[in-house]
Amino acid sequence: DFPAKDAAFHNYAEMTEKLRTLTSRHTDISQMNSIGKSLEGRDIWAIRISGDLANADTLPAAIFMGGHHAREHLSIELPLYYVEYLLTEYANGNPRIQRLVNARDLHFIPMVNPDGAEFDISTGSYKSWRKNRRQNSNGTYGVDLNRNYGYGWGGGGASTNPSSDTFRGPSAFSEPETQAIKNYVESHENITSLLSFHTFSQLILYPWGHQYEGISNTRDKQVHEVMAKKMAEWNGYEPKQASGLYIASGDTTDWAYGEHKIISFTFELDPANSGWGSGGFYPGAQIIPEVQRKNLEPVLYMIEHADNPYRVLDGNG
Ligand code: 0X9
Ligand code: ZN
Repeated sequence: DFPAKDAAFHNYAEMTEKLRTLTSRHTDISQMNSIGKSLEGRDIWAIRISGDLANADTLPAAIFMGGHHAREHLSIELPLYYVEYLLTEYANGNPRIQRLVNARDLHFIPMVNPDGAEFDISTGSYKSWRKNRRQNSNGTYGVDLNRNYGYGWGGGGASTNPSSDTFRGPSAFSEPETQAIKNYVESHENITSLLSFHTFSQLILYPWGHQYEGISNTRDKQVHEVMAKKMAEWNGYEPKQASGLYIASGDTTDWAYGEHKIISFTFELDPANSGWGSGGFYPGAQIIPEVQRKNLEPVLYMIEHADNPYRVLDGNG
């Protein structure tokens, strides 16, 4: 499990229990579904929230995910918190949240890589694990799930070496975890907006990641740029094209935008990638509340604009 000082982080069982409790208290506006099983057989949970679940397929949808990378435990705490926030604020009569939830179909997948996350904490001291727990052909373990998506798969910034921390896998969507995300996203054609939480470096990233060239469609490029800049005003992160960080092929957002024209962002959460002793992947549990708080407005902004993200280009979006 987590080291005692980090007990506030949720392991798989604790996350599952929390999602179960929350959704069972708010059955009128939420559902908990397994979107498939991880390699080791854990359910990958998705929470759906809408004020009109019966007709949710007809409402604009946004999807939020975390935990692609095992050691990025903070990235799980955000989608988990926003599920709790939306359900409790709705029930408490918060008018802004009621209006948003009534008009949207919202999807949260807090832990995409449960096997990796559990492995990382399995001895009680962190292992700095990143990938899933696939046993590879050469006896090593793990495929990098954020190199396994099927748009530009096989390009730069992803390794063909199974021992590498950025191993792309034997083929696009070779892993049950990315397959589950693919199937889920493709079965909800109303999804217009996607946010994948990672750690760390305090960045807001948008396509492309597999090439230095930007999105060629001017409006699509602008909508990502304008939204990233706006969200950066709230969380203080640096907005930039993903390949400006480094080239990487096969990530979630290149696929979601490239294949489905979903407006897509990766947030690299706190801490900053500077200075000593800020903790990197293991910043400590005390950081959780402030990171949840500073990213709340960006999440609500994405939800607000999911009906037509291009509204932000009107100037008063
Ligand atoms: O390398 C990744 O998958 C992400 N960074 S992390 O430290 N969380 O592993 C960044 C992905 C951004 N996408 C590209 N640069 N293509
Ligand atoms: Zn990551």
